[in-house]
Amino acid sequence: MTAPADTRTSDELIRAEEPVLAHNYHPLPVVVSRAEGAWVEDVEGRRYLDMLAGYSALNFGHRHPALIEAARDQLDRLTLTSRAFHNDRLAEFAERLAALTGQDMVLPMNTGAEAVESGIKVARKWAYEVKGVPADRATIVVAAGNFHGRTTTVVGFSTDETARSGFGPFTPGFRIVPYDDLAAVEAAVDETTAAVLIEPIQGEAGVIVPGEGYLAGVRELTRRAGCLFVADEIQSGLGRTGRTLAVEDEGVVPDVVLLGKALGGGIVPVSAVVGSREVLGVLRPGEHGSTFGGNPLAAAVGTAVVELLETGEFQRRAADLGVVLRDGLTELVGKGVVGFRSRGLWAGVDVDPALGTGRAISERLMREGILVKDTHGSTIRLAPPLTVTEDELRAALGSLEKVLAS
Ligand code: IF1
Repeated sequence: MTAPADTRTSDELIRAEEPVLAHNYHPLPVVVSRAEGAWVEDVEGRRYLDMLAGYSALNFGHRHPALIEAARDQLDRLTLTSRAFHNDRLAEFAERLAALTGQDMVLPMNTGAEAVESGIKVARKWAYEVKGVPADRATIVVAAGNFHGRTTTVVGFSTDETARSGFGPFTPGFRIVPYDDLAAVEAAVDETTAAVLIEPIQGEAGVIVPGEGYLAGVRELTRRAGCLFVADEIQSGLGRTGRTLAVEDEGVVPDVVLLGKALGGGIVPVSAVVGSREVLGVLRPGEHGSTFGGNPLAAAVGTAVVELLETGEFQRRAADLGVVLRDGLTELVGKGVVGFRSRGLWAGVDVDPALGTGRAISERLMREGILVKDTHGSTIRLAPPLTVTEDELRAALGSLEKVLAS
């Protein structure tokens, strides 16, 4: 017997949240109660096309049958053991994720921020034990405009005042350089540098795609300097850009790749640090951990996600439909769109500020049955599930054109 859904209306539910739920978000005034594929339905039965897809955590759409089946089967068997014991799902998850990403080893965690924090810890430990950096002197180079999560260490090296003010004091050892600037990275790297940590495409900054050669340049520069290239693919990875990993666009293999969001299929939080044996081999029993990291339910869903990606189908769809998205947005330049950046089924669209803020545009799109999220100012992010059909994508572009023209 499933618990009966709340019988209150959308407006009643929105009002009910106010006194009891922390106000760390300002959601659009829509209350979702069911979803399938690229569509969500609110309490009153209105349907919307989901062009945000959980910030790229729903790459396979809402409730993909293969993922729901994997979760349902595992729920009937075993959900959690802790890592104090083995479980029969983790070996296959680690084997297939390592193979999918071309890496040696997997450190399973839960949220993206945990993967980033774990990547920072492993890079520092590698610097001390392998590279020989003096104790507590390791530095990590990051990019301005970064978004790597909300933990205190991570927001400490954010350049977004909203994300960091009021949360100090912060963790030392981070050097911030302009994004997409190889000379700046070169100048910041020295004998204390453990790693360069960057997003191959900056998501929250507005889908900032770096110039051709930047990623290959960072790879070459870190190899020459004897420090690690850590790529945060938590948002850009797992099919979003038309590739399994965004770094593949330049044939680059980082030393460490951080994964999350879609790795959990939109069902359970699953993240991972994947990397070379030389790097992840620095961890010994008791030195790092997590209650839920690598749990059998997460591993079962994660394996089903990897299985979907092994076919290459979703990567091809994102690449092919990404052309429809890019051409559709090109049509809108000069008709309310002042500029955009896109890679695969992922775009940051700069709307003419005279037409309204990103939030205002998002609310107008909501009334057209399209759900998006603004990032900063008048930029909106488009990231539909990779299962979106060409007709659904064209309908969303049509609604954007209509909203911009009104
Ligand atoms: C929020 C942003 C996106 C990420 C990258 C690590 C993480 C994220 C590249 C941390 C998470 C989420 C967090 C969520 C909204 C969303 C977001 F707007 F915040 F910046 F996607 F761009 N690396 N991004 O994008 O993963 O711990 O959340 O699982 O905090 O509002 P997480």
